[in-house]
Amino acid sequence: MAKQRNTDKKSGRKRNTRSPHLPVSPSPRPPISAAAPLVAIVMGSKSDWDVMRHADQTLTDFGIAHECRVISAHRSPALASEFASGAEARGLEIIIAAAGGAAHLAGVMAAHTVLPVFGVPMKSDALNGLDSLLATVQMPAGIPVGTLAIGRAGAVNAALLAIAVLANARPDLRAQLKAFRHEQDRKIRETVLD
Ligand code: AIR
Repeated sequence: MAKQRNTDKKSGRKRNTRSPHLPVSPSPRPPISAAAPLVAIVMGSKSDWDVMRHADQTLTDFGIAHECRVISAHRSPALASEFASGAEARGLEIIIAAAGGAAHLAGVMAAHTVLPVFGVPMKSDALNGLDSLLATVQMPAGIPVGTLAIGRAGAVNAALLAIAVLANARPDLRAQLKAFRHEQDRKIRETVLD
C-alpha cells in the first residue's frame, strides 16, 4: 500500500523494483507515482484485504499512486457516500470497490460519482461468491459498475483495467502495459512441461 519506490542513482529516475522488466516512465507529465492518488481501492471489510492486496500490488508494480481503505456500504453508509461524493474533487480517476455477500459497495460508490467504478466480488463462505457477483453486477441501467471476476483474478484485473483507462491519456503507461502483456506472452511461449 505504501507507494515508496527506489530511485536509480544514475538517472535519478524511479525504478520499479518489483517488476524490473517494466519500463520506467521518462514522462514529461507529472510522475504518476509521486502525485495524489489516481485510484482508490475500497473494500467492505479488512477480511477482503488478503484478496485485494493483489490489486494493490498490481498498481504498485505499475507505479500508480493509489490508496486502499475499508469502507462498508452497510456498516459505514455515511462514510461510503462521503468518500464517493468527494472522490472526483480529490483527483481520483477510478474507484475499485470490493465486497462480499450482499456486495453493494461498488453500486453505492457508483451512485455517488461519475468516475468509473470497477467492482470486485469477494468469494463468500455461504455461496462461494455467487451472491457477491450478482449483487455487484446486476446494477440498474443508468448507474454502471464494471464488474470483474470473483476473487484474486478480479482483483488483479480491476487494477489492470484501471491502468488501461489511465493509459488512454498517458502514453508511457500504455507502453508499460504493452510490455507487461508481451512478458506474459513470452512466459507462455517458453513454458516447458516436464
Ligand atoms: N460487507 C461488509 N459490509 C458490507 C458487506 N457486504 C462484506 C465484506 C466481506 C463480508 O461482508 O466486504 O466480504 C464479510 O465481512 P466480515 O467483516 O464479516 O468479514
